[in-house]
Amino acid sequence: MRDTEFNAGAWLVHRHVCDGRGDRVAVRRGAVTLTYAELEDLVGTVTAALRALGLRRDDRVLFVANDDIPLFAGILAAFCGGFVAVPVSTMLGANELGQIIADSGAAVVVASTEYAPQVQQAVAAAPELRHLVCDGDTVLAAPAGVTSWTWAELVAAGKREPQQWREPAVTGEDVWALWLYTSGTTGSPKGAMHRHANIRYVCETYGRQVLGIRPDDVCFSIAKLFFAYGIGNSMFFPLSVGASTVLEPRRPTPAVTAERMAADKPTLFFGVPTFYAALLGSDLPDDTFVSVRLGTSAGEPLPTPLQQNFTRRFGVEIIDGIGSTEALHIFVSNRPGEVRPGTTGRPVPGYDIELRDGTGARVADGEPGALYVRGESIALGYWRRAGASRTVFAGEWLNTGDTYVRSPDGFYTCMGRSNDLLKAGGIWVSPAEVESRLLEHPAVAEVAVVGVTDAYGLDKPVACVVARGEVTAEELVQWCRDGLAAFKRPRQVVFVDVLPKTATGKLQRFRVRELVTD
Ligand code: 3SK
Repeated sequence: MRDTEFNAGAWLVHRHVCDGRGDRVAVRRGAVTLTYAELEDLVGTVTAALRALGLRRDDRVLFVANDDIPLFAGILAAFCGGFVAVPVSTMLGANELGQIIADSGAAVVVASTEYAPQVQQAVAAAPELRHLVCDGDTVLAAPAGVTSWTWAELVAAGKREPQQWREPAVTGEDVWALWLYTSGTTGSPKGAMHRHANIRYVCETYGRQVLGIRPDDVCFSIAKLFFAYGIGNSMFFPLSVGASTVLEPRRPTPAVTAERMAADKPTLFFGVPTFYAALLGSDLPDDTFVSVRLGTSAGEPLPTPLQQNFTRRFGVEIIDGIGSTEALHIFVSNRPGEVRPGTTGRPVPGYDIELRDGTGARVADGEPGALYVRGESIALGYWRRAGASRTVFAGEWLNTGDTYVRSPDGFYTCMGRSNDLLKAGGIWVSPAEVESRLLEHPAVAEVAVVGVTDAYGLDKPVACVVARGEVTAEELVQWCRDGLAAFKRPRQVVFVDVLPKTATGKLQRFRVRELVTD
């Protein structure tokens, strides 16, 4: 049976122009604003340009770019053209980036000038790459056989193409639109493949029924567009109802946030616990968030004192929720006006939740169980990872890897991860990856990395090291900064004589955790 025709790009952009909302503001980026009509024009031009580059249906367009107009329009153009948008983290080093570019088989890579060194190194071994585009005016160095373009050249190429090349492709609900790479539950980066229909589904569930998103909203997200959380917040939800979004290319800081608040007056603010802690620790005036009607939090559980102190000082309610890259967005959340502090709230309408024990049986209320979710926005699987896909995507259900407990009245509370992965600043960190970097240091004999909670209850990676020579904690942190994305570095290094192990030599992580928290 043929799947129903649906193109997420056309639904998010062209629909508003067709329905007479073309003069509404879609995107703000500093002093630049684009109406829906202007956005449609730019997206059409970039769609035509990608077609002119020779891209065919399902070809991947990978982005290593800051939140700015080219990234925004480029992702939408990929949807419209029937290609696959692959926005990846700008925090990755050349090695990880190279693995992802090669794994995705990207035909086009779009990068910001700031990331030129790692991107140029990463594309050296990308067999399927044909075009390298800079989102500004730098000409990036491309390997033999790959054409380098500036953004202006790409747009000019698109403008030369006939009208029909600008039109959205007739895609289906079940056609791939978006691949999001995650280290997720099994360590190495894997591309979670999302359909066009998944994008509409998160808008109709969390967007409409939890946020109550409406056309007069202005959205501003701390999480960038390459995160599932960020692309939902900054692109899918606002565009789904003809509202506006605010893009900020710079690294988020309290000062940058205050600037955006004053200039753009967002009504919805999307944060993560570590950022709410940074805002509370800043000297921003208490009326900084006066335009905001609601704040959201995800990535890791929001500690109650943080939630309450933020609301007390800035007058904004924060609703905590949990989502995942594999589910595309949030599936359990508190509701505005009905927040139960310390919990992640209740299932978002459109999602079923089960808590299961080790045998797969459902646990009783009050008992911890592995959190499974079912809903129409779950990814189709991981690209070229049959084993990991079979473990994580269990039929209609997604095994989130989190352990939760449900109260008799239906509120869910996080008890931690079901495996050893940890989150730093809301982003997955694989201890194995940090450990293997540390083991490359000549003075490190053995190491274990665990998550340790700080005063606010937020996880930080801490390394427990058996040294074989002279080395300081600072040197090892710098070693990790040099070889990994900076957020993965240990925040503390504890030196020990031996690591705790079982009689059979298996590392006892719970005892490592005790060692580093003593
Ligand atoms: O970490 C989360 O809770 C989350 C929320 C929305 C989308 C994606 C993720 C990982």
